[in-house]
Amino acid sequence: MTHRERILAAIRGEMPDRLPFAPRLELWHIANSRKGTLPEKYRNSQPDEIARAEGWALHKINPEYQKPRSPEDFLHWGLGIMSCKETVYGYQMPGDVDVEVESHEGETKIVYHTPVGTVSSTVVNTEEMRRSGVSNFWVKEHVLKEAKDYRPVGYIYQNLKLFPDPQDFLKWRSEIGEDGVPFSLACRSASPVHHIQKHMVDATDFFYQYHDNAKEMQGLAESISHFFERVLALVADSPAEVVFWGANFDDMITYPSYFSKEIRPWIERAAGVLGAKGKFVSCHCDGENQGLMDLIRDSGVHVAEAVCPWPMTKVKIDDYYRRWTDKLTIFGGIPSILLLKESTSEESFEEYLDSLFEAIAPGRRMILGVADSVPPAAVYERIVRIGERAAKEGRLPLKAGGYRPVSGSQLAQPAPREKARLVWDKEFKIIQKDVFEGDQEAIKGHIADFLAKGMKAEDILKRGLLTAMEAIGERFKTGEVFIPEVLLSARAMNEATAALEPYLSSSKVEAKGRVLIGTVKGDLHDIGKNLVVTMLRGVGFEVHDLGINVEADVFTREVERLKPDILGLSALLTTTMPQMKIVIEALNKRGLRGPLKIMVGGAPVNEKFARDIGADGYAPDGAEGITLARKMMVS
Ligand code: B1M
Repeated sequence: MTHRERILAAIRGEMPDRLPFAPRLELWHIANSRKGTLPEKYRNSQPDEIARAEGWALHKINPEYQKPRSPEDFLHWGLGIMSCKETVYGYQMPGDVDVEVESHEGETKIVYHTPVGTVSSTVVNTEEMRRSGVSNFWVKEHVLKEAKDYRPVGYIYQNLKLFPDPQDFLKWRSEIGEDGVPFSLACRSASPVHHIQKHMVDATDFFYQYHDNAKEMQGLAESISHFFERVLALVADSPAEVVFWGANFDDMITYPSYFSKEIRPWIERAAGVLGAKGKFVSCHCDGENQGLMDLIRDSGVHVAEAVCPWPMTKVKIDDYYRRWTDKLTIFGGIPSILLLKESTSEESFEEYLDSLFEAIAPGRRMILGVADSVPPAAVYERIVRIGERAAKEGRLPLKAGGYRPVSGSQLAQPAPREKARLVWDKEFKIIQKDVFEGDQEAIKGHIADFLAKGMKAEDILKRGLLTAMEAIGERFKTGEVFIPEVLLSARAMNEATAALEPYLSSSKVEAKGRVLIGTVKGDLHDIGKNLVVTMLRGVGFEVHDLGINVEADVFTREVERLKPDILGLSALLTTTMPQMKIVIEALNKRGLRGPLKIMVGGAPVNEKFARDIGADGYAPDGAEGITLARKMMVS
């Protein structure tokens, strides 16, 4: 069988001759070709040439953002409108929308003047970002900043024209030939509201806007739904066989109730329409899927791609295989940290592969891939090794023999957590409830009532508000509440503290400590860091947030200026973790360490890494962040 036949057979649920293996090399290639560190024999080779030479299938799923046909392809990224060789449709902006474009050093600002208002967005794609292994764009200024921005964006979507344009897709498909299956891009988002979330609003602000501007957002989603229907119709009538329908599902960001309400119905619809035409729908499920397992399986999706199991996330590969493959095909299964020598020893790497071949027996509905991508610092020989084992041991059906379990010591699993218990304070229950419900209006009224009754401001703060906020933090930790609840509660909490402020002045309750925080250089992930910021503020810390992609120099300069008690560093990429050490060394060198405590966090970071780089502590989540910050203040 050819790679193409094998992959399509796996997607159809048939039994191919052997396991297909298609590693996503683009990120690894971009970073290493720029640094001159590609393997010697491939110094001047493109990713496809390398894959072909090694006998791997081509990974043709995510659009090649760094290889557009022209800059126009991704010009309207901030609106989520794009056309490239991976799409089978083109678009035309409404004639009465005037578009102003200004580009400077990798930063493009676009202003849209529509008959119903003006909106703007700024998108960044610099050489430095590419060198550090970023393959898509970063939205610096989002198009939806306030309620008035919804109408102009809605206008553009209502009047946008889409038309069939499959020529470049067909050319691309013929270039790939029998070496892989090109997935055609329908949309990077799976539904209209998800489209707003992924492209148009800051990732954290989305949760506020989803709550505060619900009417405007639903109105815009309605306009975008016409676009989705049109895309669906065009893809359905196109030569595409497998269709990319939405990315970055994660049980925190696309939390279960939101996924059910806003995302799943559209996957069902796409799978129904495209399935009836003999096509397949694929979703990029690269995040934490623990809370979404049944929802994704039952959504009708045909391929869950970029599946990234434990130890990078909480779901093990055998669980995925057992729970999903009666309905869908898994593409992925090899977490990217297994390719890094700092994170995984040679022995653990081999053990993982042993357990993988066991876990996915008999091997139907499985396409091996590195999730989400092969990282820049991957040990090349390990990619080769996966390819060799897939070719030798991946004959299907797999026999499930010779199983050697993964050693628990090296890949330890977190213990399951107990539910958080809440202790209501009888007297202050009403404002505790306001904090839980994130009701920033009601809480101000209730605080005024308490003060009018002569209750002490300190009691309202300590017994009422702070205990409730801490309980929210605990519930977040145990998975009983999700990001939006925490953000809305913290906002209500901040409103309440502001209302109490004048009454606290006589015996002022001091801030619990000053924290300076930021996401390190090269890293654009901020949702988790923002959550930590919000939770620390919620329990009384004074927090200065430096944002994302923060250089070591900026950290040292701000430490010097603000003299914080604690410096918080966040990193979500294995490639940016070493930046934490660089910051710590810079602080040491400039004699700024003194009493300063350093807290580190982010999905790939752990206790041992924190110790190794000289940090004072590691927090796995926001609630632990509060506990650690408190400990740091007394030690
Ligand atoms: Co990216 N991404 N991403 N991504 N992304 C990950 C992190 C990844 C694990 C996906 C995967 O492989 N399965 C992978 C990293 C692999 C690795 O290096 N180990 C990855 C990749 C590869 C990439 C790109 C390189 C993709 C590309 O360009 N092709 C690119 C890199 C851009 C860059 O940063 N240079 C990229 C881009 C993006 C988006 C822009 C699309 C988006 C980010 C949006 C944003 O943040 N504004 C995104 C997303 C959403 C994810 C996943 C799916 C979800 C991350 C998240 O927000 N989780 C993620 C998958 C995953 O993590 N499993 C993935 C929810 C959040 C609440 O959790 O951030 O872990 P988390 O924060 C927690 C704790 O970690 C802790 O508390 C928080 C709350 O509990 N914590 C701290 C965090 N910081 C702390 C600091 C502290 C203490 C605790 O003290 C100071």
